[in-house]
Amino acid sequence: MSLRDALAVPAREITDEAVYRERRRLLAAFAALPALGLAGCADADPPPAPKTAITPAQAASGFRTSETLTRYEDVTSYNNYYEYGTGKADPGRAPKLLRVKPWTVAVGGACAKPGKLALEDLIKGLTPQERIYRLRCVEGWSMVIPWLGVPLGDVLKRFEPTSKAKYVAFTTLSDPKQMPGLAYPALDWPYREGLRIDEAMNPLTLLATGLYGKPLPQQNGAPLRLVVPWKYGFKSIKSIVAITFVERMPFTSWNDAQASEYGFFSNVNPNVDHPRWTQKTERRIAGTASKLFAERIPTRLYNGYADQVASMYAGMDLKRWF
Ligand SMILES: Nc1nc2c(c(=O)[nH]1)N[C@H]1C(S)=C(S)[C@@H](COP(=O)(O)O)O[C@H]1N2
Ligand SMILES: [Mo]
Repeated sequence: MSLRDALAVPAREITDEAVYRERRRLLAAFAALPALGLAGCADADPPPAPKTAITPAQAASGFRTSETLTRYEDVTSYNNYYEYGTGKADPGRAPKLLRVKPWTVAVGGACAKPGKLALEDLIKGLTPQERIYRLRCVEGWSMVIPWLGVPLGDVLKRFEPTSKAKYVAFTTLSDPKQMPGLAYPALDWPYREGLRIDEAMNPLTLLATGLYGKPLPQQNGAPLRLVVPWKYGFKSIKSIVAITFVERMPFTSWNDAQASEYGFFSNVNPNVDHPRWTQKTERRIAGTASKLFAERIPTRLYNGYADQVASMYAGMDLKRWF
């Protein structure tokens, strides 16, 4: 039995997913119609792989890409979530182990209005937006994922950060009863990450609550995870229970584990190799049922989001501050 069979999603989900893709395909087809004109319809090729239609404004914002989406079953079965083990299939155990309701997030530190809030209250009044982002793991693979979420900045503003809030620190739940991987010292638990305040406030930075139009699965960091699309995937911390405004660059688990390999910034950069492998190319997980990885493609500076984020690093030596 293949790994994917072993982790097979219920038939109901596959149907949802098929419907979602078909809707996407139709939208893309409709969007393409005017361009076909009178000479259209000469093409006898089979329908193209589902792609998302995007407007020029959406493309300029970076909020969406028209690249082929990674399949739902791959997004939810090829994961990194070391609290469940270091294997890609290990996080598949999370749905049975991680209770995501009720969920509380403590927001504090350098802000005028700290508080401990139920997740529903944390994001109250903010409408989840769909963001289709590339996700580039430091290991050299990538996906294209349709997230649902709210801009992190919209949430942070509510707590009125003070002028001392130069960075934002994030903490994942650490409950050995729900997370068997915590028994092993793979990282210094709880998993922690951080952003500079301007990075946290950038419109691209998302607090995700779902993907593919559905609630976030546990293996992807339910019920609340960060998505920072221009940084290596490990910055996108899962299952967040605490957000803290701090004055100094915070402790982060991967930087602590190996500072020479995982910098605090970890902006995707094909010109700065990982000490043990190249970062010039990546394998896109855009595969079919028989082939998980597509061919290698070039990795882009800031994961292709330079227009939206490069100004934050103007004048910074990206080799030193990797
Ligand atoms: N708490 C926590 N967050 C985490 C990780 C983890 O092990 N624990 N892995 C990171 C890594 S290395 C990547 S590539 C992404 C993977 O997200 P995905 O499984 O939803 O694709 O989650 C990141 N967030
Ligand atoms: Mo990663």
